[in-house]
Amino acid sequence: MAESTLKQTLKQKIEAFRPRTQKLNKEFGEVVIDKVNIGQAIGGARDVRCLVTDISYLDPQEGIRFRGKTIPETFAALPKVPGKEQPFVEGFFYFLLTGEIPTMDQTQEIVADWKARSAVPQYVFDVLRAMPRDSHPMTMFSTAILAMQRESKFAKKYATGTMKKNDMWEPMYEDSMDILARLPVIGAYIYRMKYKGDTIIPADPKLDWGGNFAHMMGIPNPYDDVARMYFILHSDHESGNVSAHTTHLVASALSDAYYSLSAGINGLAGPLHGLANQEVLGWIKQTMKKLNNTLPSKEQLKQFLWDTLNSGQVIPGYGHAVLRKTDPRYVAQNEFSKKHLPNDPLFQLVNMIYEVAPGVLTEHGKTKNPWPNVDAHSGVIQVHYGVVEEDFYTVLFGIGRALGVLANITWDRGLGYAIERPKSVTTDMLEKWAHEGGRKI
Ligand code: HAX
Repeated sequence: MAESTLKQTLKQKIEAFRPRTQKLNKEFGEVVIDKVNIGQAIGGARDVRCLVTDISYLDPQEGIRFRGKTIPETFAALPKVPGKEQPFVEGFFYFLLTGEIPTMDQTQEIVADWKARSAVPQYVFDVLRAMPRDSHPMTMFSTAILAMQRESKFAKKYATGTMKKNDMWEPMYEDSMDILARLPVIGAYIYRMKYKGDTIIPADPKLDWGGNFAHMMGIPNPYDDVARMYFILHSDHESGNVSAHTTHLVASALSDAYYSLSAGINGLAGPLHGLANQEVLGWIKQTMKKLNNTLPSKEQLKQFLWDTLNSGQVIPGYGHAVLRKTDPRYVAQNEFSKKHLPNDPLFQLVNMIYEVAPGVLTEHGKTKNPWPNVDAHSGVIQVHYGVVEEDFYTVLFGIGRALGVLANITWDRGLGYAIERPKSVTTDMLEKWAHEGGRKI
């Protein structure tokens, strides 16, 4: 098969970029960019500047930019699916990988490429079928990705013993493209097998990646546009979040994209990270149930929020390790909902929570950020279009997140990033340095 425009463009970009990274590492490796304190060592390396990515950057006040563009700028710039509101996810991936907005022809090339790669080996479905049907869908999703590792082109090439370091990005790219092409098939398969009486819907070759996902889920349009929007919004959030960091960490050992993504997905399954979207909907449902499915008053809502906090739980969907303002991914979903589901009672409840929760969290006085994150909104849109099984929501997040983390590990190999190996110290050492006013270098 002739090399696609995406792969040729990526090759030029990586080769042109590589000297920048090499120069920084060789000539300026000793330049100090951060200091680490005891709180950061114990507190999850918060704010420590020790990861590099050019694919997205998260400003605490402004939120995410993909390749320098805000969310509205990104959506406005990308080629739209004909007759639809949302852009092609395929074109977005071209943009993430190269930093260039693709033409419609370049976008269509990836649409065709992903279709050609989309067949999931039967043994992957067999593995899913062998699992207890009540396994969590994230366990199934991660298992399917890991089971498919047998297909890795990177692992096969590595085993020949002939692969040079500068060439490693190529099979990483090939694996990433294969995986991305198949994830919507796997996600929809898990959904239909688990929740829809095992009635699997085959792909429609006429449709794009997002459109096909909606079709295979069996959800009528405009769920196709919801899927496109959702996957783009969840794709990347710079490198330090648990799913991105885990994927990068595992890939740094030259584990292939299947091993790395499966590990990242396991991190996404934590309730403080991606699973928060499931938790938010569970919390909203509980709240509505207590009131016989009527909307609470603001006073009642305040009380529910306090009850949650007083029982030692977090308010899911609120707070963030980096952001200090309302997440623009929340805002994008809110704009969509204002247009498409303004009278939905759950949407109204989400807006009420937004009016009340930041005040309650501020009064509670613990969180550094009382504003909502992406997960505070996503479930409500899903329920509106019929995806009521909240356990499944993190799989949707995972399909989107794969776009960002796989783009990142392809570049990691292109720039030859080292195996990740921070240094640990002991508590005795920390106590000694605390008394001495710092570690004497
Ligand atoms: N409700 C109650 N307490 C909260 C809170 C919330 N929503 N957010 C933070 N806090 C608490 C923390 O638990 C912490 O308490 P302790 O000192 O007792 O440990 C304190 O406030 C300080 O935390 P922080 O510095 O503001 O936040 P962290 O960087 O430690 O944690 C989290 C960031 C996102 C994990 C946190 O805000 C949280 O648990 N939020 C709720 C879960 C959630 O929505 N997660 C999804 C985040 C976005 C994401 O990754 N999506 O995938």
